[in-house]
This record gives sequence, C-alpha cells and structure tokens, in this order.
Amino acid sequence: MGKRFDPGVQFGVVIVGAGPAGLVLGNLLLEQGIDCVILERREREAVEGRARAGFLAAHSVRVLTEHGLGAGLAARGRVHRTCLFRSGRGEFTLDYGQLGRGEVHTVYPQQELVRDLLAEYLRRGGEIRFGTEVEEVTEGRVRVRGGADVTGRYVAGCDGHRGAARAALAARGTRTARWDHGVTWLAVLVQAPPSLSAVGYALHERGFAGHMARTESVTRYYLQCPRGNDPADWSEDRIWAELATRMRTAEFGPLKEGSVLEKTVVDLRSDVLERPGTGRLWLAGDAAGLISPSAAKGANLAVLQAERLARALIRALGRDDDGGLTRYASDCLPRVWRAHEFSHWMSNLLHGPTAGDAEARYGRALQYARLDSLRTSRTHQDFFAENYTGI
Ligand code: RFL
Repeated sequence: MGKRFDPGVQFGVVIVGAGPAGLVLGNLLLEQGIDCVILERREREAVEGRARAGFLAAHSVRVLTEHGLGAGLAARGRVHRTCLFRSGRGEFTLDYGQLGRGEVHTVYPQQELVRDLLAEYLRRGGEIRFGTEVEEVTEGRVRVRGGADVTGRYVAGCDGHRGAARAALAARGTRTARWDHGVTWLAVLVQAPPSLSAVGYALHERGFAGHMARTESVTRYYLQCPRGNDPADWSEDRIWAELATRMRTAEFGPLKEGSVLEKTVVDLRSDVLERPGTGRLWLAGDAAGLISPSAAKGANLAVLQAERLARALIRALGRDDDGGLTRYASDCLPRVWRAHEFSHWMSNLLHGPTAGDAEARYGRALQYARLDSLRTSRTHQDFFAENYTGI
C-alpha cells in the first residue's frame, strides 16, 4: 500500500508525471512492494482524455501483459500487420507481419492505455496527486507549486519533454543531442471509421498525408503543413479536400469522412539526453528524449524505459545496489538510438521537397528511389519490418 501523502514522509520513489512512462513505472514498483507517489500537474479527466499515440509494438505489449497491465488491450486492441504506401507511381502494401521477425502492432489508443494503467495503479494501492505541479526537482526532493516539498529515496522524472526533471538534469550539465526535422504536421482526429485496413502513408508534391486507425469509429489523419500554421486556418472542408488530393482518392476511392474532433500542430523534432539520470534522479519517456512521431515510437520507448528503470530502482531499493541504475543508461541508449535512426529514415522517406527547383527535383527523385527500393527489395522490406515493429 502507498504511504499517506503527509509532509515529512519519505517515499521510496517520487514519480513526476502520469503519462505512460510514469504509470508503467508506478505499477511495476507497486508490484514489487516499493512505495511510491505520482505527482501529476493535470486533473484526472485531462490525463485520461489526451489522445496521442495508438501503435504499440510487440515488445510493449509483452511488457504490459507480463506485468498484469494488458487486459484492456487484449480485449479491445486490434492487431495491425500491414501498411500501405501511395504516391504518383501507384500504391503498394507491405505485409510486415510476414516480414522481418514477423512482429505486428496492436492498435490501442493511448488514452485508453492510460486509463487502464491508472485504474490498476489505484487497485494496487498506489498514491497519486492530480493538479499537483512540480516546480523544481533536485535529487531526492521535489518542490510543488503552492505545497510542501515531497521527498523520496529516488525521484523518477516522467514529466514529458517540457518537464521539470529534464531541466534539472540540464542545469547539472547533462547535454542533449537534438534534431529539427524541419517538418510540421497538422494532426487531426476524426469521428469516422478508418478508410483503409492498414496504416496509409501518402507521398505527394503538396506534402505528406497519413492515415492511422484508432478505433472502429475514430481515425487519425496527418497533413504536412507549413511551420507556424494555426490549426484554426484548417477548416473541416479544407482538411478533407487536402486529404482527398494527397491520398489520391480520385484514383483509389473516397475516404470515410466525419466531423473533426481535435486538430493540433506538431513540429517534428527529436532529442536525446546523453545520460538519462544521475545519483537519485532518473528520467524515462519523453523526459529522457523526444522522438518525432513519424515512426510511432514515442509511447513504446516510454514503456521500454519505464520497465528498465523499474528493474533498476527495485534492485537499488530492495538490495541497496545501485549498479542497475548505472547500467540503465547503457542498457537503453542503444535501443533509443536505433528507434531514432529509423524514425529519421521514415521522416526522410515521407517528406519530399514541395518546391519546384533543381534541388527539389533531386530530393524528390531520391524519395522515389527509396520508396522503390522498399517496394521491390525483400532485404529492404525485412529491414523495414524489423525496425518498424521493433524497439
Ligand atoms: P507524457 O505522455 O507527455 O506524460 C507526461 C506527464 O507529465 C505531466 N507533467 C507534469 N506533472 C507534474 N509536474 C510537472 N511539472 C509536469 N510537467 C508535465 C504531464 O501533464 C503528463 O501527464 O510523457 P510519457 O509518459 O513519457 O509518454 C510519452 C508519450 O506520450 C509520447 O511519446 C507519445 O504520445 C508519442 N506519440 C506516439 N507514440 C507511439 O509510440 N505511437 C504513436 O502512434 C504515437 N503517435 C505521438 C503520436 C505523439 C503525438 N504528439 C501529440 C506529439 C501522435 C501524436 C500526434
């Protein structure tokens, strides 16, 4: 059972942030009897309602299932094993479930996963404080806006890429490797069934368009747009017209339209902290590194890191041995960089130049050469499948 939230009480682990990383970590710590508290800036409704990711890699599903967190996704998640590419040169489907290691994705909206994780965390007796903003993080102590400090043997920063934990590490000299992909997406959630049985990637001179299933009645679409665009500039009519053009519906058939539930603009940026922690402060998920959504890796890296960090913290608190924490960085970073490399490759594949000069023509020809290689080379397809589903 969690300790009561009284000033002066020292927790085993103070977790900042109730996203996928913080909630997986909290559940795994409770499973081993480690007392912890989660401090979350937002209210419960906002945390449970935030639609973001949807594609869970096989590794994430295994981790969640092994730790008793997979009932919801087993019941309501949908297996996806194909993706489809459209361009001016036609369309092809990759059955990645038959390629590489034969792994598949489970499509399960992030907000449903967060709801499941939170319900299980509370069922296990976990302590959580919503509406509690952490202003400053130091080793073993966090300062809460308008409240008393909270202390723990360890602090786990799972507060996303703009959180206080990352700022604390940066202030201590931890360096960041950073990349701006120079691309912006309008991310749209619509009340309509998926139009394709697969993930759809459309390459077009006007910019990339993407189609991703979420549930039987909700679909996510992406439209590459100029940086600095305001979502308000994109009316429903404009969104559907642009999707129809880029997804070449005149050639391949109409999309199932519906009302727009949500539209946000996402600048595709990536970064990695060169060391995700030190001493009594350790980071997981977007706090430790942000990955552009082009290959749907973010939530999967969050689950991977939370699981590795949980193991290390259980060892540190249970056996007084912090060797696992030292290895946490060297254990995770190579996998994190593999995911970034693939995500960067996907970004180059999906986003060609939109101008019409000689350099643009060269860039577009490279984009088509890449796509052609993926369409025709079994070796390339196996490599794609391994990286697309792996983590
Ligand atoms: P989160 O989910 O951002 O959670 C951090 C939590 O910390 C809280 N917080 C604080 N609490 C207290 N004090 C503070 N000072 C705090 N500062 C922040 C926040 O309120 C929040 O609740 O981070 P986490 O747990 O690391 O999880 C990361 C994932 O959410 C993220 O990587 C994915 O959503 C990325 N992503 C995708 N990943 C996938 O694996 N597959 C996908 O299909 C996929 N699609 C996406 C995505 C991200 C997107 N956006 C919006 C960038 C699609 C989109 C559009």
